[in-house]
Amino acid sequence: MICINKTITRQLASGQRKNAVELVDIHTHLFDPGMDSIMLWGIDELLTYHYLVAEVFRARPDLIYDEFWKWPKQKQADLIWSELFVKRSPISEACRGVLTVLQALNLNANTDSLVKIRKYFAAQNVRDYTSHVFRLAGVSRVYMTNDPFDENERKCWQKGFERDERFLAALRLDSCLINWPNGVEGLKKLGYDVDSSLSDRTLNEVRRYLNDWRKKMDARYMAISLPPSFNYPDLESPLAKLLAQAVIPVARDNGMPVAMMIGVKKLVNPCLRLAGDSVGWADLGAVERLACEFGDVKFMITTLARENVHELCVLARKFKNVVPFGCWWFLNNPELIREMTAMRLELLGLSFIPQHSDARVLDQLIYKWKHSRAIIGDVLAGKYEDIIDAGWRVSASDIKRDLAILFGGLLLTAKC
Ligand code: HDL
Ligand code: ZN
Repeated sequence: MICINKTITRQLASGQRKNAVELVDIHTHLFDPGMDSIMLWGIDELLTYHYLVAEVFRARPDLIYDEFWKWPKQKQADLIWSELFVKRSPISEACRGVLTVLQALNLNANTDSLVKIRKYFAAQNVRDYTSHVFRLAGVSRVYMTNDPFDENERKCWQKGFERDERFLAALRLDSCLINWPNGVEGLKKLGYDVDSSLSDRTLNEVRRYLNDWRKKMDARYMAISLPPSFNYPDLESPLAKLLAQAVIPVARDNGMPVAMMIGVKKLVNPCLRLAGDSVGWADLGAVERLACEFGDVKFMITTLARENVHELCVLARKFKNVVPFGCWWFLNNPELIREMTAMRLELLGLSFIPQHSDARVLDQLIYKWKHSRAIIGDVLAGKYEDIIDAGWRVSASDIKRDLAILFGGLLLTAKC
C-alpha cells in the first residue's frame, strides 16, 4: 500500500485531483432534458433564483412585490444584476454562486450588461449543455423532485419522454399529503377514489396512487418536507396516519427510502412566493419514534434548523435506519457546511451523506458542488491528517473508497 502525504490527501479529499468518484446528487429540483418545457437553465434563471429574489428586496425595500412579479424574467434578472452585482459587491453565497458558474463557463462577469452573457446561453442546446454542466460540476447523476400534482410536470410523464439515465426520479409527497384533505381533490382528478376521511378505502387508494406513480417514474425514494410542528404519533394529525399507513407500507414493500426534510415554515412572507419560506426548530422525537417503530425502513433525514443538526447526529447513532443528508437550504453556506461536516464525521464516521445541491437551475450544479467540495474536502482531509498523525497509513485508494461511500449515493440505495 502506498501511503500518501497530507498534501495529496487534501487534494484527493477535496476532489482537486482527477479522482474518479462518481458523484450522485441525491436531492435537486432539476428535470430530465426530455422534460425541456420545465427544465430551468441559463443566466436569467440563475439570477431570478428565489435566494436572489429575497436578497434583491433587501437591497431595494422600496420595491413593490406585485410590481416585481409582473415583470418579465429578463427585467427581473437585469434588476437583480444591477442591484446585487453592479451597485454592490456580490458577496452573498447565492451571488458568489453565479460568479462561479460564469467563471467556469469562461464568461466575463465584470460587466454592467447581460447582453453578451445572454448570447452565450442562447447559443446552447439543452442536451449538449446538460452534459457540459455535468462535466464541469463533476456530477454523474442527480435525483429530481417529482410531483404528479404539478400540472406541467404531469403532462411530461403522461406524454412520455425518453429518459436520460443521469436523472433519477424521487416521488415528492407534499402536495398530496400536507394539510390533508387539501390533496383529496387532486387525487380524485388523477382517478383515485378518496375522500377526506382516512377510511381503509382512502388509505388503499393513496397506496395505489403512490405505487402507480412510483412505477411510472421509476422513483427510487419518496420525499416530503415537514413543518417544525411535525409530530409522530399524533392522533390529531392526518399526516401522521398517512405516513404510517400509506407511505411507509409502500416504502417497505418496495425497499424505498423515505426522505423527510424537517423544519420548514412555509410562506412566512407570502409576497416573496418561493422565497417566502423560513425555518424553525423541530422536535426530532418524532423521527426517533418513526425509526423505532419502522426499523426495517430507511429514513433519510435533513433538518433546516442549525440547532437540530447535532441532535440528528446523535439520533442517527441510535438508529441504523436513519441517514442524515445534506446541508439543506439556509444551512448550505460555507461556515455552516464546515461545522456540520466536522460534527458528522466525528460522530458518524462515513455513515451519512454530506451534501446535496438542491439545485433548481441546471447551471447551479457547477457552483453548489465546487463550493461544497472545497469545504467538505478540507474538513475530511483534516480528519485523514489526524489519523495519519496517530500512525494510521492512508492510501489514495482508501480515500477514493471513502469518497465513493460519502458521495456515490450508496447510503441511499444500500439495504438497512
Ligand atoms: O422543499 C424543498 O425541497 C426545498 O429545497 C425547497 O424547494 C426550497 O425552496 C429550496 O429550493 N431550497 O434550496
Ligand atoms: Zn429541495
